[in-house]
Amino acid sequence: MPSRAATALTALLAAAALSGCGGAEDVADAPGGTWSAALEPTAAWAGLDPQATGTADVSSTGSTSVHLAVAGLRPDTAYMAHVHDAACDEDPPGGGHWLADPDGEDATGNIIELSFTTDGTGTAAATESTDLVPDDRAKSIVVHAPDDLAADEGADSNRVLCGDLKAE
Ligand SMILES: [Cu+2]
Repeated sequence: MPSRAATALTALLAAAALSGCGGAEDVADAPGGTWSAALEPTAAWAGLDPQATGTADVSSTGSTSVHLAVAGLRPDTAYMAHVHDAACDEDPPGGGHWLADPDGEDATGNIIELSFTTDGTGTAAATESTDLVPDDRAKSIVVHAPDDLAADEGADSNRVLCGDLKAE
């Protein structure tokens, strides 16, 4: 026969289960967060665009927003940036694209990408919103130059800037 204390405890746990719905737990377990990255020229571009620089901020609490600010790039040029899945000291810098569904396609809808065009001074800022929620497989932000520019410059990679994502 259960003691009075055990009965009271059972009732308490039942009440907690009913009312709590794991509210605090859900927040703690939810993916997402905020990250920032300081972008620096990759080895392939350090000699070509040594003044290139930038910052990226990723915030994700339900929906995701990625803000990118860059300077020192080529004027009036269209670049592309992605969230990548490896650190900038990997080869190639940043590895592959971060995929929302690791078993899914490496394509729009399963990756986070920003396209932007620099102004006449090589500066740009861009913000992209997405329903995709980065997790701890998201390691870096990589900015890609147009392939024809990389080819013209004789660069062996179109990866101009890379920055490691750091959780805030
Ligand atoms: Cu990329």
